[in-house]
Amino acid sequence: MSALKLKLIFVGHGRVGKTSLINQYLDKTFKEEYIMTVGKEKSLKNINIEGKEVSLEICDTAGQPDYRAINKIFMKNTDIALIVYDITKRESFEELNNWIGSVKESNTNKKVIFGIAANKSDLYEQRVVKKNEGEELAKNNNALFFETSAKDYDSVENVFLTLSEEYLKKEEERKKEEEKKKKKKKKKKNEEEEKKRELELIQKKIDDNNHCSSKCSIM
Ligand code: G3D
Ligand code: MG
Repeated sequence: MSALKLKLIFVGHGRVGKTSLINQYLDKTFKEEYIMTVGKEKSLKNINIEGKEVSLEICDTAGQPDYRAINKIFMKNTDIALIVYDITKRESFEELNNWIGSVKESNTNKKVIFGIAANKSDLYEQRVVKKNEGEELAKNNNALFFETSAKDYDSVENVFLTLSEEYLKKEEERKKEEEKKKKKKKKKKNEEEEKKRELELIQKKIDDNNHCSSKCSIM
């Protein structure tokens, strides 16, 4: 069976840790020096979720304003969008609604799953955005909320696994719903056909009677 392909895009303000989170997940490494992402980069990773092969296409984007028009093009056909902010930079949190709006606007895929990552949780002493503010915003946007540190592999892996699982769960629910609708449609069609057959039988009886009575009256 071929693997299910999922496109996962990372968006958010510049320097919040998007590239670092991806590097940690792919290579289990954390680099201190800052290398600005230019435009977009993508990587592939195959994972197994409850026996299902999933091929993740992970897209990194640049948060700087100059690249926002390009980002919109890359946001198309996204299955999962992770919006990242830095818990030590309030402006990166205040931009979250804009980022969510951009993904919704640019994305033709209505099934997109949203996640919000409150990154740099290891810098808790410099925290300026409270955890419950992030949770509240996520709740209001039907998004899953995560606290992450790009230094901590487990917190990062959890994001990728949970979002992929959520996508599969929603996909399963959608399939069941479609199956239900199909069954309902089929049942309705069968009932209509049954009714039609019954009517045809009644009509045939009436016709036979008419035929007989006209014959009888001639005799
Ligand atoms: P971006 O891709 O969103 O622009 P980067 O962000 O991943 O390039 O990270 C920007 C800076 O934040 C880098 O440091 C990086 O090391 C740091 N960083 C990213 N994630 C974390 C984290 O979870 N904890 C801590 N402490 N730092 C993080 P510099 O020093 O180059 O600014
Ligand atoms: Mg980057």
